[in-house]
Amino acid sequence: MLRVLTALKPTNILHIGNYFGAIEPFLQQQKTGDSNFLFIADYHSITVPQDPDELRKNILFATAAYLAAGVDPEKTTLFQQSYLQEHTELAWILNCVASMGEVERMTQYKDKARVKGETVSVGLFDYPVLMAADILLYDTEIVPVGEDQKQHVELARDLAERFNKRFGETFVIPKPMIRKQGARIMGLDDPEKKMSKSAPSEKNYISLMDDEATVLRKIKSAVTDSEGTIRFDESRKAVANLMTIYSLVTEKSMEEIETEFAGKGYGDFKIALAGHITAFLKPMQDKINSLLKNEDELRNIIKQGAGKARSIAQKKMIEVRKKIGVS
Ligand code: AQP
Repeated sequence: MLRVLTALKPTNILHIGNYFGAIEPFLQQQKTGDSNFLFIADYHSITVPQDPDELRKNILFATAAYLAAGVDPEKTTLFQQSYLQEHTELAWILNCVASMGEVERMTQYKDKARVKGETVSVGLFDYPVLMAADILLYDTEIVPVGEDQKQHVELARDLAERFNKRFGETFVIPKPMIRKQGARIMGLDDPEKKMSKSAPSEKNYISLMDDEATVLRKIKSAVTDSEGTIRFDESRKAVANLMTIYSLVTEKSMEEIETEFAGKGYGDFKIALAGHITAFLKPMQDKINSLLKNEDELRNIIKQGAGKARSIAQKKMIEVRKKIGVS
Protein backbone atom coordinates (compact mmCIF):
# COMPACT_ATOMS: atom_id res chain seq x y z
CA MET A 1 0.00 0.00 0.00
CA LEU A 2 1.49 3.32 -1.09
CA ARG A 3 -0.13 6.31 0.60
CA VAL A 4 -0.35 9.38 -1.63
CA LEU A 5 -1.73 12.70 -0.36
CA THR A 6 -2.01 16.19 -1.72
CA ALA A 7 -4.13 19.29 -1.11
CA LEU A 8 -4.94 22.63 -2.69
CA LYS A 9 -6.12 25.86 -1.09
CA PRO A 10 -9.60 27.01 -2.11
CA THR A 11 -8.41 30.57 -2.67
CA ASN A 12 -9.96 32.03 -5.77
CA ILE A 13 -10.47 29.65 -8.73
CA LEU A 14 -7.77 27.05 -9.40
CA HIS A 15 -5.48 27.78 -12.35
CA ILE A 16 -3.70 25.60 -14.91
CA GLY A 17 -0.51 25.72 -12.80
CA ASN A 18 -2.39 24.07 -9.92
CA TYR A 19 -3.84 21.56 -12.36
CA PHE A 20 -0.57 20.52 -14.01
CA GLY A 21 1.58 20.91 -10.88
CA ALA A 22 -0.59 18.97 -8.42
CA ILE A 23 -3.91 17.61 -9.73
CA GLU A 24 -2.69 15.79 -12.82
CA PRO A 25 0.25 14.06 -11.04
CA PHE A 26 -2.21 13.03 -8.32
CA LEU A 27 -4.53 11.54 -10.96
CA GLN A 28 -1.61 9.53 -12.34
CA GLN A 29 -1.07 8.10 -8.86
CA GLN A 30 -4.79 7.41 -8.48
CA LYS A 31 -4.62 5.08 -11.52
CA THR A 32 -2.40 2.59 -9.74
CA GLY A 33 -2.33 3.67 -6.09
CA ASP A 34 -4.49 1.98 -3.50
CA SER A 35 -4.47 4.63 -0.78
CA ASN A 36 -5.04 8.12 -2.13
CA PHE A 37 -5.96 11.19 -0.12
CA LEU A 38 -6.88 14.59 -1.53
CA PHE A 39 -8.26 17.41 0.55
CA ILE A 40 -9.43 20.96 0.31
CA ALA A 41 -7.03 22.96 2.44
CA ASP A 42 -9.53 25.52 3.73
CA TYR A 43 -7.56 26.32 6.91
CA HIS A 44 -4.57 27.17 4.72
CA SER A 45 -6.63 29.57 2.67
CA ILE A 46 -7.51 31.77 5.70
CA THR A 47 -3.83 32.64 6.19
CA VAL A 48 -4.76 35.59 3.99
CA PRO A 49 -8.14 37.35 4.48
CA GLN A 50 -11.05 35.57 2.77
CA ASP A 51 -14.61 36.70 2.28
CA PRO A 52 -16.61 33.94 4.07
CA ASP A 53 -19.25 33.63 1.32
CA GLU A 54 -16.57 33.50 -1.37
CA LEU A 55 -14.68 30.87 0.61
CA ARG A 56 -17.79 28.70 0.93
CA LYS A 57 -18.29 28.96 -2.84
CA ASN A 58 -14.63 28.19 -3.55
CA ILE A 59 -14.73 25.07 -1.37
CA LEU A 60 -17.63 23.70 -3.41
CA PHE A 61 -15.94 24.78 -6.61
CA ALA A 62 -12.73 22.97 -5.65
CA THR A 63 -14.72 19.80 -4.87
CA ALA A 64 -16.43 19.98 -8.26
CA ALA A 65 -13.13 20.72 -10.01
CA TYR A 66 -11.37 17.69 -8.51
CA LEU A 67 -14.27 15.41 -9.45
CA ALA A 68 -14.48 16.88 -12.96
CA ALA A 69 -10.74 16.43 -13.42
CA GLY A 70 -11.10 12.71 -12.65
CA VAL A 71 -10.82 12.27 -8.90
CA ASP A 72 -12.82 9.15 -8.06
CA PRO A 73 -14.24 9.11 -4.51
CA GLU A 74 -14.21 5.30 -4.67
CA LYS A 75 -10.44 5.34 -5.08
CA THR A 76 -9.57 8.59 -3.30
CA THR A 77 -10.53 9.83 0.13
CA LEU A 78 -11.68 13.34 -0.78
CA PHE A 79 -12.38 15.63 2.16
CA GLN A 80 -12.30 19.13 3.61
CA GLN A 81 -9.48 19.85 6.05
CA SER A 82 -11.52 21.77 8.66
CA TYR A 83 -13.81 18.76 9.27
CA LEU A 84 -10.89 17.19 11.14
CA GLN A 85 -9.59 18.97 14.24
CA GLU A 86 -6.65 16.52 14.28
CA HIS A 87 -4.88 18.61 11.61
CA THR A 88 -4.73 21.75 13.77
CA GLU A 89 -4.02 19.76 16.91
CA LEU A 90 -1.01 18.04 15.38
CA ALA A 91 0.13 21.39 13.91
CA TRP A 92 0.31 22.80 17.45
CA ILE A 93 2.39 19.87 18.66
CA LEU A 94 4.70 20.17 15.64
CA ASN A 95 5.00 23.91 16.32
CA CYS A 96 6.68 22.89 19.53
CA VAL A 97 9.10 20.65 17.60
CA ALA A 98 9.89 23.13 14.80
CA SER A 99 12.38 25.94 15.33
CA MET A 100 11.76 29.58 14.39
CA GLY A 101 14.94 29.55 12.27
CA GLU A 102 13.88 26.69 10.00
CA VAL A 103 10.37 28.08 9.47
CA GLU A 104 11.81 31.54 8.78
CA ARG A 105 13.90 30.04 6.00
CA MET A 106 10.79 29.09 3.95
CA THR A 107 11.14 31.13 0.77
CA GLN A 108 7.41 31.26 -0.01
CA TYR A 109 6.79 33.03 3.31
CA LYS A 110 9.66 35.42 2.67
CA ASP A 111 8.27 36.27 -0.79
CA LYS A 112 4.73 36.83 0.49
CA ALA A 113 5.83 38.68 3.64
CA ARG A 114 7.93 41.05 1.52
CA VAL A 115 4.74 42.19 -0.22
CA LYS A 116 2.58 42.32 2.92
CA GLY A 117 5.10 43.75 5.37
CA GLU A 118 4.01 43.81 9.01
CA THR A 119 0.39 42.97 8.23
CA VAL A 120 1.37 39.41 7.31
CA SER A 121 -0.53 36.92 9.53
CA VAL A 122 1.09 34.55 12.01
CA GLY A 123 -0.86 31.82 10.18
CA LEU A 124 0.93 32.55 6.91
CA PHE A 125 4.27 32.22 8.69
CA ASP A 126 3.20 28.98 10.33
CA TYR A 127 1.36 27.31 7.46
CA PRO A 128 4.25 25.00 6.49
CA VAL A 129 3.91 23.43 9.97
CA LEU A 130 0.18 22.88 9.44
CA MET A 131 1.10 21.37 6.06
CA ALA A 132 3.57 19.04 7.82
CA ALA A 133 0.73 17.98 10.15
CA ASP A 134 -1.58 17.39 7.16
CA ILE A 135 0.99 15.06 5.62
CA LEU A 136 2.27 13.24 8.72
CA LEU A 137 -1.17 12.56 10.19
CA TYR A 138 -1.87 10.01 7.45
CA ASP A 139 1.53 8.25 7.25
CA THR A 140 1.87 9.74 3.77
CA GLU A 141 4.69 8.39 1.61
CA ILE A 142 4.28 10.44 -1.58
CA VAL A 143 3.17 14.07 -1.88
CA PRO A 144 2.53 15.22 -5.48
CA VAL A 145 3.21 18.98 -5.49
CA GLY A 146 4.46 21.79 -7.67
CA GLU A 147 8.07 22.93 -7.36
CA ASP A 148 7.13 25.78 -4.95
CA GLN A 149 6.02 23.31 -2.29
CA LYS A 150 9.19 21.16 -2.33
CA GLN A 151 10.75 23.08 0.55
CA HIS A 152 7.62 22.61 2.66
CA VAL A 153 7.59 18.83 2.12
CA GLU A 154 11.26 18.82 3.14
CA LEU A 155 10.29 20.63 6.35
CA ALA A 156 7.69 17.91 6.99
CA ARG A 157 10.45 15.30 6.58
CA ASP A 158 12.73 17.14 9.03
CA LEU A 159 9.98 17.49 11.63
CA ALA A 160 9.02 13.81 11.28
CA GLU A 161 12.63 12.72 11.74
CA ARG A 162 13.10 14.99 14.77
CA PHE A 163 9.85 13.84 16.38
CA ASN A 164 10.70 10.16 15.79
CA LYS A 165 14.15 10.65 17.30
CA ARG A 166 12.78 12.46 20.35
CA PHE A 167 9.68 10.37 21.06
CA GLY A 168 10.20 7.09 19.19
CA GLU A 169 9.11 5.87 15.74
CA THR A 170 5.75 7.57 15.02
CA PHE A 171 5.70 9.18 11.58
CA VAL A 172 6.46 7.91 8.08
CA ILE A 173 9.02 10.11 6.30
CA PRO A 174 7.26 11.56 3.20
CA LYS A 175 8.76 12.30 -0.21
CA PRO A 176 7.69 15.07 -2.60
CA MET A 177 6.70 13.95 -6.11
CA ILE A 178 7.53 16.69 -8.58
CA ARG A 179 6.96 16.22 -12.30
CA LYS A 180 9.70 17.18 -14.77
CA GLN A 181 7.59 19.43 -16.96
CA GLY A 182 4.82 21.61 -15.54
CA ALA A 183 5.96 21.70 -11.92
CA ARG A 184 6.41 25.45 -12.12
CA ILE A 185 4.19 27.25 -14.60
CA MET A 186 5.19 30.89 -14.62
CA GLY A 187 2.96 33.97 -14.61
CA LEU A 188 1.85 35.03 -18.10
CA ASP A 189 2.52 38.66 -17.20
CA ASP A 190 5.80 37.97 -15.38
CA PRO A 191 7.80 34.86 -16.27
CA GLU A 192 10.11 35.46 -13.30
CA LYS A 193 7.33 34.54 -10.83
CA LYS A 194 5.17 31.43 -10.69
CA MET A 195 1.55 31.56 -11.82
CA SER A 196 -0.50 32.29 -8.72
CA LYS A 197 -4.22 32.42 -7.85
CA SER A 198 -3.70 35.49 -5.73
CA ALA A 199 -1.58 37.40 -8.26
CA PRO A 200 -2.55 41.09 -8.37
CA SER A 201 -3.44 40.94 -12.08
CA GLU A 202 -5.73 38.33 -13.61
CA LYS A 203 -3.48 38.46 -16.67
CA ASN A 204 -1.06 36.38 -14.59
CA TYR A 205 -3.03 33.13 -14.80
CA ILE A 206 -5.46 31.03 -16.80
CA SER A 207 -8.17 29.91 -14.43
CA LEU A 208 -9.80 26.52 -14.97
CA MET A 209 -13.05 28.42 -15.67
CA ASP A 210 -11.76 31.00 -18.16
CA ASP A 211 -13.89 31.05 -21.31
CA GLU A 212 -12.59 31.12 -24.88
CA ALA A 213 -12.52 34.94 -25.16
CA THR A 214 -10.78 35.35 -21.80
CA VAL A 215 -8.15 32.72 -22.62
CA LEU A 216 -7.45 34.39 -25.97
CA ARG A 217 -7.20 37.85 -24.38
CA LYS A 218 -4.85 36.65 -21.63
CA ILE A 219 -2.64 34.63 -24.00
CA LYS A 220 -2.46 37.54 -26.46
CA SER A 221 -1.27 39.80 -23.68
CA ALA A 222 1.27 37.26 -22.36
CA VAL A 223 4.85 38.51 -22.21
CA THR A 224 7.23 37.13 -24.88
CA ASP A 225 10.66 38.42 -26.00
CA SER A 226 12.21 40.17 -28.97
CA GLU A 227 13.56 37.03 -30.72
CA GLY A 228 10.27 36.26 -32.45
CA THR A 229 10.82 32.52 -32.96
CA ILE A 230 9.14 29.48 -31.41
CA ARG A 231 12.30 27.79 -30.14
CA PHE A 232 12.58 26.14 -26.73
CA ASP A 233 15.36 27.49 -24.58
CA GLU A 234 14.98 27.59 -20.80
CA SER A 235 16.76 30.93 -20.61
CA ARG A 236 13.98 32.46 -22.74
CA LYS A 237 11.66 32.22 -19.76
CA ALA A 238 8.47 33.73 -21.21
CA VAL A 239 8.50 31.73 -24.48
CA ALA A 240 9.68 28.56 -22.72
CA ASN A 241 6.71 28.91 -20.33
CA LEU A 242 4.18 29.33 -23.16
CA MET A 243 5.72 26.37 -25.01
CA THR A 244 5.51 24.28 -21.84
CA ILE A 245 1.80 25.08 -21.52
CA TYR A 246 1.37 24.23 -25.22
CA SER A 247 3.11 20.92 -24.70
CA LEU A 248 1.02 20.08 -21.61
CA VAL A 249 -2.35 20.77 -23.22
CA THR A 250 -1.51 19.07 -26.55
CA GLU A 251 0.89 16.35 -25.30
CA LYS A 252 3.26 17.39 -28.11
CA SER A 253 7.03 17.44 -27.61
CA MET A 254 9.03 20.66 -27.86
CA GLU A 255 10.50 19.44 -31.19
CA GLU A 256 7.03 18.90 -32.63
CA ILE A 257 5.98 22.38 -31.52
CA GLU A 258 9.12 23.94 -33.00
CA THR A 259 8.46 22.17 -36.32
CA GLU A 260 4.80 23.19 -36.31
CA PHE A 261 5.73 26.86 -35.91
CA ALA A 262 8.91 27.00 -37.98
CA GLY A 263 8.87 30.29 -39.91
CA LYS A 264 5.85 31.55 -37.96
CA GLY A 265 5.72 34.24 -35.27
CA TYR A 266 4.20 34.77 -31.84
CA GLY A 267 0.83 35.88 -33.27
CA ASP A 268 0.12 32.48 -34.90
CA PHE A 269 1.55 30.60 -31.95
CA LYS A 270 -0.58 32.47 -29.42
CA ILE A 271 -3.82 31.97 -31.35
CA ALA A 272 -3.12 28.23 -31.63
CA LEU A 273 -2.14 28.02 -27.96
CA ALA A 274 -5.33 29.79 -26.82
CA GLY A 275 -7.39 27.38 -28.95
CA HIS A 276 -5.70 24.32 -27.44
CA ILE A 277 -6.12 25.61 -23.88
CA THR A 278 -9.83 26.24 -24.48
CA ALA A 279 -10.27 22.77 -26.03
CA PHE A 280 -8.49 21.28 -23.03
CA LEU A 281 -10.56 23.18 -20.44
CA LYS A 282 -14.02 23.04 -22.03
CA PRO A 283 -14.98 19.41 -21.14
CA MET A 284 -13.78 19.98 -17.56
CA GLN A 285 -15.75 23.24 -17.33
CA ASP A 286 -18.93 21.53 -18.55
CA LYS A 287 -18.54 18.84 -15.90
CA ILE A 288 -17.79 21.40 -13.17
CA ASN A 289 -20.91 23.40 -14.06
CA SER A 290 -23.05 20.31 -14.05
CA LEU A 291 -21.64 19.09 -10.69
CA LEU A 292 -22.18 22.52 -9.14
CA LYS A 293 -25.91 22.16 -9.77
CA ASN A 294 -26.06 19.61 -6.97
CA GLU A 295 -24.30 21.25 -4.03
CA ASP A 296 -25.74 18.81 -1.48
CA GLU A 297 -24.18 15.91 -3.34
CA LEU A 298 -20.79 17.68 -3.30
CA ARG A 299 -21.10 18.35 0.45
CA ASN A 300 -22.02 14.71 0.97
CA ILE A 301 -18.92 13.49 -0.85
CA ILE A 302 -16.51 15.58 1.25
CA LYS A 303 -18.36 14.68 4.45
CA GLN A 304 -18.11 10.97 3.69
CA GLY A 305 -14.43 11.41 2.80
CA ALA A 306 -13.88 13.17 6.14
CA GLY A 307 -15.44 10.18 7.90
CA LYS A 308 -12.90 7.83 6.28
CA ALA A 309 -9.99 10.18 6.99
CA ARG A 310 -11.09 10.62 10.63
CA SER A 311 -10.55 6.99 11.58
CA ILE A 312 -6.88 7.22 10.52
CA ALA A 313 -6.29 10.71 11.95
CA GLN A 314 -7.83 9.86 15.34
CA LYS A 315 -5.70 6.73 15.69
CA LYS A 316 -2.55 8.65 14.89
CA MET A 317 -3.39 11.39 17.42
CA ILE A 318 -3.96 8.84 20.20
CA GLU A 319 -0.44 7.58 19.50
CA VAL A 320 1.04 11.11 19.34
CA ARG A 321 -0.60 12.25 22.60
CA LYS A 322 0.75 9.15 24.38
CA LYS A 323 4.23 9.63 22.95
CA ILE A 324 4.53 13.25 24.09
CA GLY A 325 3.20 12.43 27.57
CA VAL A 326 -0.17 14.16 27.69
CA SER A 327 -2.23 10.98 27.89
N1 AQP B 1 2.51 27.99 -10.98
C1 AQP B 1 2.44 26.74 -10.58
N2 AQP B 1 2.94 25.74 -11.35
C2 AQP B 1 2.86 24.45 -10.94
N3 AQP B 1 2.29 24.07 -9.77
C3 AQP B 1 1.77 25.03 -8.99
N4 AQP B 1 1.14 25.00 -7.79
C4 AQP B 1 0.81 26.26 -7.43
N5 AQP B 1 1.21 27.14 -8.37
C5 AQP B 1 1.82 26.41 -9.35
C6 AQP B 1 0.87 23.79 -7.05
O1 AQP B 1 -0.53 23.71 -6.83
C7 AQP B 1 -0.75 23.06 -5.57
C8 AQP B 1 -1.73 23.83 -4.76
O2 AQP B 1 -1.22 25.05 -4.39
P1 AQP B 1 -1.97 25.86 -3.27
O3 AQP B 1 -3.26 26.31 -3.74
O4 AQP B 1 -2.05 25.07 -2.01
O5 AQP B 1 -1.00 27.02 -2.95
P2 AQP B 1 0.10 27.77 -3.74
O6 AQP B 1 1.24 26.87 -4.03
O7 AQP B 1 0.40 28.99 -2.91
O8 AQP B 1 -0.64 28.13 -5.09
P3 AQP B 1 -1.06 29.53 -5.64
O9 AQP B 1 -1.80 29.31 -6.89
O10 AQP B 1 0.11 30.45 -5.71
O11 AQP B 1 -2.07 30.05 -4.55
P4 AQP B 1 -2.12 31.41 -3.75
O12 AQP B 1 -1.91 32.51 -4.75
O13 AQP B 1 -3.48 31.41 -3.15
O14 AQP B 1 -1.05 31.35 -2.69
C9 AQP B 1 0.61 22.90 -4.90
O15 AQP B 1 1.06 21.58 -5.09
C10 AQP B 1 1.47 23.85 -5.65
O16 AQP B 1 2.83 23.46 -5.65
